Amino acid sequence: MTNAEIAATFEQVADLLEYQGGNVFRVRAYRNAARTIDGMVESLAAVRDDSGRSLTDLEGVGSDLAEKIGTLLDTGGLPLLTDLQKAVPAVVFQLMRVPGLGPKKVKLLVDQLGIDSLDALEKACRDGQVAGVKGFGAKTQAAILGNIAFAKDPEHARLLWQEADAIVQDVLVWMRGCPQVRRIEGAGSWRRGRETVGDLDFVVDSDDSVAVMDRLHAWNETSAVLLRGETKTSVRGPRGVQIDLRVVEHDSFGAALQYFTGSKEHNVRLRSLARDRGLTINEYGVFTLGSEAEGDTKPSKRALVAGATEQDVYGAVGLPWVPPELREARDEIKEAERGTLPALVELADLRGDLHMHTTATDGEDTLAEMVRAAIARGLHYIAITDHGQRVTMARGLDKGRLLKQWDDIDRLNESLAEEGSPPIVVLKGIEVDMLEKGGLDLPDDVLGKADWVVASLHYGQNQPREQITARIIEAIENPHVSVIGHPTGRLLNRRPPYDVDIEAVIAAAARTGTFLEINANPWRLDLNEHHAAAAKKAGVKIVISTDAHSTRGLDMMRCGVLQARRAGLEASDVANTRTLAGLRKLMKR
Ligand code: DGT
Ligand code: CA
Ligand code: CA
Ligand code: ZN
Repeated sequence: MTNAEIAATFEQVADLLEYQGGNVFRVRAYRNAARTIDGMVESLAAVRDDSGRSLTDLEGVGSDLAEKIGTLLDTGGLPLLTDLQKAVPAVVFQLMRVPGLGPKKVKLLVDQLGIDSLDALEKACRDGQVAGVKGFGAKTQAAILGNIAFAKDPEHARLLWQEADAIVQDVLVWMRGCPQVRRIEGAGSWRRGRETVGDLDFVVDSDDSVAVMDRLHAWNETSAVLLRGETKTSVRGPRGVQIDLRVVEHDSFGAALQYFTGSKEHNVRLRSLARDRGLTINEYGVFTLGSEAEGDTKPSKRALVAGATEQDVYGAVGLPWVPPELREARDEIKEAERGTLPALVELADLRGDLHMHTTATDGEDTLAEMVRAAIARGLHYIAITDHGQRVTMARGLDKGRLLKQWDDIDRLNESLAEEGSPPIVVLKGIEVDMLEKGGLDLPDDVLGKADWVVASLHYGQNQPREQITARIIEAIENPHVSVIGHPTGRLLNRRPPYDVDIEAVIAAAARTGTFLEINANPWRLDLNEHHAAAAKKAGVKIVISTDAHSTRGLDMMRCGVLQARRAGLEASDVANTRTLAGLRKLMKR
């Protein structure tokens, strides 16, 4: 079991204990351990197997939890969790997927109203019964009703791209160890860099499909074979994800990769373009129409025009190769025809990271550790942006503590510059909070001394559209605010965006020269691709930042870059591809 799986198991145990009204300290112990494990770089198995160390050295892990970790590592399961799952009605799991419904609230609903399904909960909200339960009220009832629709949507059970990517990389490594695999690539929504991924698709170039499929079935993460045909198979992989694998001949590899990368809608358009040229495209290649290819699933190679590479396939219909991130049937075919496809921004273009936290607030690593990690990643500048004082949960900085941190940063920059050209410049930043009643949580005279100000909205997320929008626009109009952080507040699969007039926000950003963020955190990816594309169109510059809460968090930049690519952004659209001098020129002050 991976660290993430063990952490998730402990979270589940905590939820179920809490549901049962279990001891609060016991519940907290599981949550703390989950947090520690989630934040670890090395695997729990490595720690356990190191004779010089013990699992109980980990923060929040005592002998009891160490033993449970051992059981999970050895058996992949935990009897305690199985028992809890048996003791708790199935509906509880369903209800806890509704944003805002934790174990305690779910228990009240089940015990007092006898709720036994999402539909029953929906009906109870409509009938006004939920508002009558102690601690709920009309507002909560309305919020639950809205969130039920969110929880019911099957889209919200999909893996985050980052989670899918971890599995894809494991599959690739395992399959590349098979001598009969000439080439294997991931396809589908993973390759297109979608925010979330439903199932995983792979295309293999091989003459021996039996050996290739056997190899996937022999993977120790494969828990079930769902389908086995002559050249295709589907299995159940880690985290219950379905893995679809196709084996094709060498001359068809490009066509198959193109076909199974999709999107389906993109492929439909490509096929219609082909038809206009007297061609037909399928997963085996591009063929001349009227040949035996038509209506035949596996036509003879005589009519084959292209198929070995994706470039050949697109070339056969007169198009340049289209980056997978753009294959969503928007404008990409038209742009490809005109030769105006954007030169998409790449990870290597990013020179700075302008949103991150340290141990001064809710980060896990110190200022010095974050700076060292940023240097190691080749960044030229970063901004340290801990929370302002409103975020009491994270020990947000008041004026005094902030000025002290900025002194530290001044000294750090000096010592970095001592040996000549400094490897990195650290900007004195802050993530200010937009207050519920308007205004920011630190005064302008303080913000005036900052190099970089991120303004974010964390509180009062359920306010009506006009109020939320006004708060954000007020922040945009503040001359000290450089960028709006995670502008819509959504968390994938967890929490819908707040109700904000994003067009008005983009217009205000364009008017004032304020940047808008693509937050690269895989849960956030906020702005989304549509909003980011709209911002670009309005002339707003985007900043891609990690919002890292640890040194590892800095690695999430690639998720933000994928999001930007899907929005069609080029390096010039992204402010932090500039040199620091260039960035400063773009800033509104
Ligand atoms: P997902 O898995 O829901 O995140 O999204 P995709 O795009 O990976 O969709 P998936 O796995 O159903 O199919 C992979 C690709 O196969 C899809 O993007 C396009 C291609 N494809 C082409 N024609 C068809 C078709 O008729 N049915 C399906 N299911 N896929 C097709
Ligand atoms: Ca898929
Ligand atoms: Ca699939
Ligand atoms: Zn932040």
